[in-house]
Amino acid sequence: MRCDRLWRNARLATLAPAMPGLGVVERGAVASLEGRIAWVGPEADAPAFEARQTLDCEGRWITPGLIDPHTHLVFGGDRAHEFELRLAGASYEEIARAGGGIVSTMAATRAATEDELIAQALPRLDALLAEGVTTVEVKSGYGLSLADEGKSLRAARRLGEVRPVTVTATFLGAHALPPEFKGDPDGYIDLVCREMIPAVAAEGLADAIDAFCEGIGFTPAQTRRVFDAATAHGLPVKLHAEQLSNLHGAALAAEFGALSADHLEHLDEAGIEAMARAGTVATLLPGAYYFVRETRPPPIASLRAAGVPLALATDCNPGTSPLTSLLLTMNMGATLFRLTVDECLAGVTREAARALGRLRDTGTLEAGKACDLAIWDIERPAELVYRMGFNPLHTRVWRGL
Ligand code: DI6
Ligand code: FE
Repeated sequence: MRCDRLWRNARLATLAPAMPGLGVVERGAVASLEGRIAWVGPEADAPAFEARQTLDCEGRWITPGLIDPHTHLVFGGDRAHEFELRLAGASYEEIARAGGGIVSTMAATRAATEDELIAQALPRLDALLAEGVTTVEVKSGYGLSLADEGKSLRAARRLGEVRPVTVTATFLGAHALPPEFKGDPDGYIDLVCREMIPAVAAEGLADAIDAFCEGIGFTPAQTRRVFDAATAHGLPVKLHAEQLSNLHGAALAAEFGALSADHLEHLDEAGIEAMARAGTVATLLPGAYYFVRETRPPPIASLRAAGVPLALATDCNPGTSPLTSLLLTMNMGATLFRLTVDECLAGVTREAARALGRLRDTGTLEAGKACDLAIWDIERPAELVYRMGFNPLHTRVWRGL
């Protein structure tokens, strides 16, 4: 049987849903052909391969390539000065209401060219790739005008052209109210729904539509309008929900069959049940929880009991989660939210793929999927969650290369 590359003498954490736990294969092999996984399983059961290249993994662990399902990687400037204000006692919400926060990043994003946005995002993206990330979701949401949201999404798409990584782009025009619409949020939502979403859909700039349903963001009624426009243009939805308060955004997202509802610190039982019924993934963002010094974690035990899929993401953004380490995100998921090691690893692979609607293509080591691998110098998978600030990646493989 012909294959391009054969990785042998490896321990596999396949994350295959049909297998228990991490789907471990102790002495396994993976074969690639034209960028896809052609075969995976116990080496003793492997067909007689004629591989163009055979690699002895010397007993190293192979996981699916990591997936970051929630980032705001494309933005101008930074908010280090606000960090100092917060250290002096100002709250995230106070800064936002005073015109700082997202709106201050909006000015820097509007001032930047598409090329400058790419140049500023690449170091953040490269930090993720260095830890074995092979798929990353990138949101807009700092342009807040038709031209600047389009510029941001084109920059996001181009990140996937200048680096060996799969990028999914999410339109987040309903992230904050731009100054020119001060006092007129419904007027801005008109612009989002009647001009931005049609233009984004027509140009194929986004794979999903997101919104910030929050007191300092948009109301459930405004969010519903965004979701109606997304649905009318055939785009799936996601939502920043229940981050600072309970506006029942998760239940609204579930009503639209959302791919995911994200943050969820203030999620209630009704929201959990709605997500479970809809199959909406709970994307947990412990970096933001940590950075804004939140004290109320998402209801993990209730989400787990209801069978809601759990994903993890960096939420890399300049205001609440300037984090570019998915490995540290896993440690935070375990340390702050009490997720298990298996839940953390599934949260940045299989469940992260599910949160992006891409489980058919990636997120597990199964034949037919993209050959996206991360090969690790570890003795046991728990090391990937346990350590803080240590990167044991040996090799990253994207589409078999
Ligand atoms: N919630 C968040 O934590 C980020 N966006 C959102 O909807 C914050 C984005 C920022 O402060 O720049
Ligand atoms: Fe976010």
